[in-house]
Amino acid sequence: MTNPQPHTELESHLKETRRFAPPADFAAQAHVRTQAEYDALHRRALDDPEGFWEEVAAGLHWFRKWDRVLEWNPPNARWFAGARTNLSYNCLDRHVAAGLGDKTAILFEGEPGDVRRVTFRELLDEVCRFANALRGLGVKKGDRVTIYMPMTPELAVAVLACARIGAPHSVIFGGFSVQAIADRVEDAQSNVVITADGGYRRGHVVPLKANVDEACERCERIRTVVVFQRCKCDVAMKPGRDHWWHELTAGAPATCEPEHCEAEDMLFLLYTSGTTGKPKGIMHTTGGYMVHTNYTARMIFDLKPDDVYWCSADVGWVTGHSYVIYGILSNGVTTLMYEGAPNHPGWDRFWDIIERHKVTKFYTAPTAIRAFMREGRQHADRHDLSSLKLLGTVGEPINPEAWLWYHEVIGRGRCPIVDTWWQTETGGIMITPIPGVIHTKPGSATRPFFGIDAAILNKNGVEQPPNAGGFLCIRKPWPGMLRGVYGDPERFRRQYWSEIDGVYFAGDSARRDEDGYFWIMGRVDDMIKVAGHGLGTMEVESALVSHSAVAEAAVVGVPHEIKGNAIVAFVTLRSGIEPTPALRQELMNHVTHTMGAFARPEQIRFTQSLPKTRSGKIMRRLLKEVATSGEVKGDTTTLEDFGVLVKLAQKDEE
Ligand code: 6R9
Repeated sequence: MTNPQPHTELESHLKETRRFAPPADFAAQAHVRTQAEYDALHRRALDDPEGFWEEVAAGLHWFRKWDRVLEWNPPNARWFAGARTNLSYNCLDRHVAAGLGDKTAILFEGEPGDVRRVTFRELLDEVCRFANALRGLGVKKGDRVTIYMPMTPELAVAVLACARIGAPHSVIFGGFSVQAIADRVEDAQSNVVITADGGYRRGHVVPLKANVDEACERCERIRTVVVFQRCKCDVAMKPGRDHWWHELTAGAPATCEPEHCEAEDMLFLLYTSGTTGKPKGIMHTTGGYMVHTNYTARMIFDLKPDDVYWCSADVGWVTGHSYVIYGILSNGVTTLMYEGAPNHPGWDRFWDIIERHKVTKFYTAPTAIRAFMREGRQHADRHDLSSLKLLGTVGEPINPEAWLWYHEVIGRGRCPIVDTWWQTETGGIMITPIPGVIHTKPGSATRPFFGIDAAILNKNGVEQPPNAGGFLCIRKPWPGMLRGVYGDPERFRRQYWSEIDGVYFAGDSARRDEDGYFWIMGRVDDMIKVAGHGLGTMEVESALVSHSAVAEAAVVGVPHEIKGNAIVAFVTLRSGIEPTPALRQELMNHVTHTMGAFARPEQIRFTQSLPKTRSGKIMRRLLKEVATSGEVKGDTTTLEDFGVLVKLAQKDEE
């Protein structure tokens, strides 16, 4: 991350005035039903955060109670120090003991259409078998295990088995290629990789095992590879190193004593590069992370025993860790896992899944919503989506237009939307509506979660007045916070705690409005300074997307002799709309009308797609290179589809 310019003042120019009250029938059944209940929880968490989190923690199983709720030596926090627990026990054994053994834990749909229901008891058995298999291979508490698998129940089994034996997992998204695997294995000093022969994506088989084979050539430390058979395709098995999952587990006992982990034992490493720079291994520990994800999932998705909850994120992303697996299963709720692409075989795949499995809560990314918008509402309109009760988004700022489309076309106007702001580093959700109480405004993640001290500060640590832009910071420690960058305590301190002394800052700019609602303006690194105005990328993009021809937009600043910077906008159009010079003019005028002449793009470039990370975030850093020099030299290992860049570099596609 390059540090933000110290003199930069951010300004906000977009005003969204639409408001949505929680639907009355939703509010009537919610965990938090009234403003008074909300205020009481909010006040309790503010006045006595440690007492508040301690009460929450009491709802989970601990083999030994903590000595202290929090030890805080900035930037190092220890939550529930002295306590012992196990995440897999809390996700599985606890529910089986409570009589939920026959309830579906994972509802799986493969891309080819195969469906499996795995009950809590079956999942527990599988996790125990696989945990025993791992121990049999010599994996011990503290050993980092790399997981590179398709979105199948076995991925959850692998994750939970690691948690069971106290071996931190490092999940690598199945879309990553060889070098990304090798780099992460090396950084984590991991000797064991769990993979599959392949996984299905857009009708093809992704050669996961072949990628791991190549990674093994580049990195000698891998001594064990476990291969789950998903596609029954041909793979090479190296004797002594490679083992079939089904052979290892066939004879393994279905019971396995869970490790009594220290609350501060490492639970997992997850590599993030966000949209900038070299990947770093974000470290999360056991007790605090469990409490944070369990409680946020329950309150924000308003989880109930009969829910069929679906988060479409890949487990290779933090959202998948916290809100496909841990936060959902620890609440004893059914979690749906879908293996494949959102548009395979057609653009209605998601809506078809929701209809057939009667999904009640659905959590996805703005980038997916904008893609669905671009293709048109007819794909959703032909499905019965009446099972849905709540919708959520995460990963990027959601433009008000996309929010309204989601609300209307998917939620049919009946479902509250929770726009949840958080990060790999925060472990769990930080800013979000509480769905039965908080009135939403399209494009705002609304208010900090109970016990989260979020604030907008300037570079001197001074809180900004309403609607003035600044750094989005967290002033007090929270249970799910990262405990460091693996192997690099100095980078941890420098990256997150040095901008403003003793305060957590991870790179987003935002403003808080007169009602105390937070509006994310973009990444500080992506900020554009035009003729003295500091602009977040979000607002100009939102202005563009509010035009009915536009599906998605990304803006970047390029050096300009007079203005300092000029805005270049990359725009994808809704399906069926032709890119013409007249439309380009119209869009420029549209931005001028919505925001003011200073925000008018100097250039608009039409494109079929934008370069994105695996989790759907637009990589503006690369667009900036394209716009400035016409080529890309920076790190592209986290890019989802390299073809997009090649096309962009060839100038306009019209
Ligand atoms: C969970 C996740 C974190 C960055 C974060 C911010 C952006 C996430 C958002 C959002 C606006 C939201 N972000 N949620 N921006 N509104 N609701 O996405 O983690 O992959 O680490 O990304 O994503 O910029 O700083 P991660």
